[in-house]
Amino acid sequence: MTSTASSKPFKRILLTGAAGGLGRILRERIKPWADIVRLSDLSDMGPAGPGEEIVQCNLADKAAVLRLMEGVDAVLHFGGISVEAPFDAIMQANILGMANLYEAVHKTGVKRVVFASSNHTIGFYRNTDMLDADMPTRPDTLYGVSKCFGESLSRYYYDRFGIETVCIRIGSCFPEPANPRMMITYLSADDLVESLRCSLFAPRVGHTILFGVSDNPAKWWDNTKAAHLGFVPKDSSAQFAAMFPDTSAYPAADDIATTFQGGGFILNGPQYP
Ligand code: NAI
Ligand code: 15L
Repeated sequence: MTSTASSKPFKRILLTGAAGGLGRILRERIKPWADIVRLSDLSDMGPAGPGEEIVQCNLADKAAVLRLMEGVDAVLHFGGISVEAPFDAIMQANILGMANLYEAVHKTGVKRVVFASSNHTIGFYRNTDMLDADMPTRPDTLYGVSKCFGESLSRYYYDRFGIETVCIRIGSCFPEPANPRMMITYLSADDLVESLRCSLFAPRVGHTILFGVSDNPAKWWDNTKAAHLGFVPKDSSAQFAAMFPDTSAYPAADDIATTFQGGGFILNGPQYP
């Protein structure tokens, strides 16, 4: 962070995945935090606006990722494959891409990263389980496995080099829940932005796992282990209650998509090759 009164708290924040669904929302919302927002993606992001830099880059390209990191003082890592996919593709974007990102972070001296992890790191817990951040991961897909890799890699870079990361296990960040499961996993855009703000500005975060979820009426995830971030969600899926009047119905015992927290993702993997 810089300390001059005239500048914003960060000099340059890098946002990967800037062309994606969440990246497009964050593009404007993170501007108050940095003099320059460097936007990066594999896909087209349109022209740079005021206070923006655009760098099209494949996360699997080590040299390009190192260049991408020059002059950056914090990273919001949202780029990569965001659903289940063939392993080769996941390996390039989410595993090699993550390794390239952290090596570049280390080489260029970036001190803090916020990593868009996923609830699919723990999707094979049952929807009768209550979890906290210390419970073992139980990924539900190869996609979920790749997010576990990201959490583990960032832990290593903290323990070895002191690079701080908040891994946000995002639930379902969409304008509204698409099914009864998302009444429990819903994260509003405002609460996402607030979780990022807390992750960037808390004085010390070490290596923290935060469940990215709004204050929904039904819960699977307990965030007390991340209390030092000061994240207090303001929104709730309660506003959508009329959309899913049957959410209290007990799921059929043989319906694994409603038995496990990962929902329909569980039916998608593995996809190798
Ligand atoms: P998205 O799929 O819309 O955006 C991901 C972006 O990453 C895309 O624009 C894509 O072009 C880019 N990308 C993919 N491979 C790349 C590569 N090799 N190099 C550079 N860029 C690459 O996903 P969305 O919904 O915006 O999610 C953003 C992040 O948040 C993802 O990492 C996702 O796993 C995570 N997340 C999102 C959730 C949600 O509810 N939207 C829930 C849990 C996690
Ligand atoms: C995710 O990890 C995905 O990126 C997102 O597209 C949603 O499917 C979300 O999880 C979810 O579980 O609803």
